[in-house]
Amino acid sequence: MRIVDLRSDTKTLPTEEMLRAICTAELGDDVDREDPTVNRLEELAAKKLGKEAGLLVTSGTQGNLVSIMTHTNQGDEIFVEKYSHLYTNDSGALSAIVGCIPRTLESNRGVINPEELNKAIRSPNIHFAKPTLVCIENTHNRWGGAVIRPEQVKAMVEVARDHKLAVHCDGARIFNAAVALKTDVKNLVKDCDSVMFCVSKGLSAPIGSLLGGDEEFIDKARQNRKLLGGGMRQAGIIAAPAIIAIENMVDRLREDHENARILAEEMAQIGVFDLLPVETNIIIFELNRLGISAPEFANILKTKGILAYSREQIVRFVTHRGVTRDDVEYALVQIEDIVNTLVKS
Ligand code: TLP
Repeated sequence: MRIVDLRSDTKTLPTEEMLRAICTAELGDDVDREDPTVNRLEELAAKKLGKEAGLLVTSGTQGNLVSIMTHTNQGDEIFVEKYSHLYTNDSGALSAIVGCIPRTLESNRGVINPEELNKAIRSPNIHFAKPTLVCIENTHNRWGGAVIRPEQVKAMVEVARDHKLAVHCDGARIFNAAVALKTDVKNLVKDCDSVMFCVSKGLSAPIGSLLGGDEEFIDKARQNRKLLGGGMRQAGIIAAPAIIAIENMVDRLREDHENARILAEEMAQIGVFDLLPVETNIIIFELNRLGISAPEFANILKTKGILAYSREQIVRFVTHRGVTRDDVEYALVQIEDIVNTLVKS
């Protein structure tokens, strides 16, 4: 059966060039900073982000955790958007490992209203947890790959600064945001103290995420990474494909966005899906008019070879390098077929 895997851009497989780079990477012990390929990757990541230094971490989850640990002390209060991945999908690590109290805030597609943020941050008081950090997510996964524009980032950061709070950006898909806005990624993160991005998603590397920040932040983060068991030895085998991901795979994200736009526009024509706006490579929809649950719909899709993630009321499609325009057309035919059958029955 033909399979179109729309579950996640994490499903992308490494390119031939990446596999060759893994075999020929120059290696050393990265815990002692002796892996030249990791050093090269960290310098490259810092340069792309416009930050002083970079750090390779095992995953996006670890990258966010290390960053939050580095900015905070146990018992601190941090401000997160209510659907943010690091709050809803980190297996409880914010509380289990970092020991912070997350305060969730409403948003408009990931953008927290600066006035609301200002109201939420309380002045220091012996009775309160100490507020230390604001986290933003760009693109915002649960809001359907929503893009946060530089001026919107700046407005949130200004409020944080007024209260002397740091700002961390979960930029797992920050390059998708940069491509969608046709801007340099630096413009999206220049106001943030730290940023995490993943090479293991649309950029197609098999493993890894990068942190960017100032020297002091990265030094401390390096120690926290070690504390979490993330000190890797000959990690050049991870860094080599990551370098290719950053250097060669960013521009093609445009294709993923175009495929997502076509898929969403055609789905809208079918007339039964409640779709969130599509700005990058993520399509999220509800099925209120179809009378079946999201997991039931995903199960029917699977019988036709179309793979999707479903949670509660929503189904999610993600386009990526493993999904061609032809795959999108094929998926649309299957979706239309399923809807026709459901509507008739
Ligand atoms: N997102 C994954 C998983 O939730 C399954 C996905 O398929 O979207 N921040 C954001 C915004 C993310 O979307 C993810 C992963 C992470 C952090 C965590 O990254 P990893 O999976 O590398 O730990």
